[in-house]
Amino acid sequence: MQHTFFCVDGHTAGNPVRLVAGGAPLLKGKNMSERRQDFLNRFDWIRTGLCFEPRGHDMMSGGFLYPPTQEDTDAGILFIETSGCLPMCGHGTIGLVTFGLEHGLIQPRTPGKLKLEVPAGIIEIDYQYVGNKITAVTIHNIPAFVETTGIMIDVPELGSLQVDVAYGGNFYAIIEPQGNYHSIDQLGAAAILKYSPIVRTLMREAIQPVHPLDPTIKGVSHVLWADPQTDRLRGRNAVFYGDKAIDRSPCGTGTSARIAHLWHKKQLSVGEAFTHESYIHSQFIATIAAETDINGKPAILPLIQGSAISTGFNTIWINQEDPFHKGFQI
Ligand code: PYC
Repeated sequence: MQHTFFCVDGHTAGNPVRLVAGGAPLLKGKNMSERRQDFLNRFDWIRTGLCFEPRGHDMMSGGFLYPPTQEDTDAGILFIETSGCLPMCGHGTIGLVTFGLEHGLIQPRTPGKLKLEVPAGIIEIDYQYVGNKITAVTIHNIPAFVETTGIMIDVPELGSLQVDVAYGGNFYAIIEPQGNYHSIDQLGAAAILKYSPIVRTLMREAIQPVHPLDPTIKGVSHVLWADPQTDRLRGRNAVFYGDKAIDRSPCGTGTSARIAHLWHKKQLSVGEAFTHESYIHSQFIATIAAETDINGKPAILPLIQGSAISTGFNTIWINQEDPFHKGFQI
């Protein structure tokens, strides 16, 4: 049995985005969170087949567009990635929206604006365009908040680290410069890939955060290493996800978590634009639109702006007779 997936491939600030425009399975559920669970239960082979080798690679991510479940929204998004189906993905949203609009797969009710359903909630989008080219996408992200601060872990070889946890669509372990960690470049990519899974395991032993509005969103999934800041309104991060990936983009949900973290520490205020750089120095601009709360927990509403570029169409077959139809990771 062979399944065919029509994809638009591209990248947001260097990180891959695969918009699966044809071949999406029909999902059950009254919102994208329930559809996400249905996909994970019944169709996860599609994610692994499209994201893992030999059709993908360690950083591969993307998603499907679905009809909305609410009357006042334009579309639903299901994210796929090497680590699973994320509740929210910022670089993914920027890419999926760009490619979806450029190829007529999303029909906005109001030009320049979209309201989208993602598993983590409802997001709004402003986009700029010249002709049918999308030049910039701004995400009005779901509320971001600090979960906890000052967790001490002991990482073999590296030593003790103080770690904070913040949510921006996924739960992030945030490591700022300190005694045993000085900067992204001093640690280097190989050490980030070596230590991040250990940090994540130790953090999962220390804390099990659960989203106050959706219990299916839980657990520290990503690790954000922050560089020393020479300017209060600029920062650089290396975000680790999956088993072997450093985000090539500044990471939309990581940036949301980071600005909530800086706001919590009174280092960033409402309305200030924060330039966030990735490992490869690509950029998003992040702004705190407003302060809010979730069930009494202080939170912010992040705006994340970036852009994406498509690199081509990709028709991918997954044939169940292929011994690697579900993909593999080494
Ligand atoms: O941009 O939110 C993001 C993201 C999550 C994982 C990789 N990128």
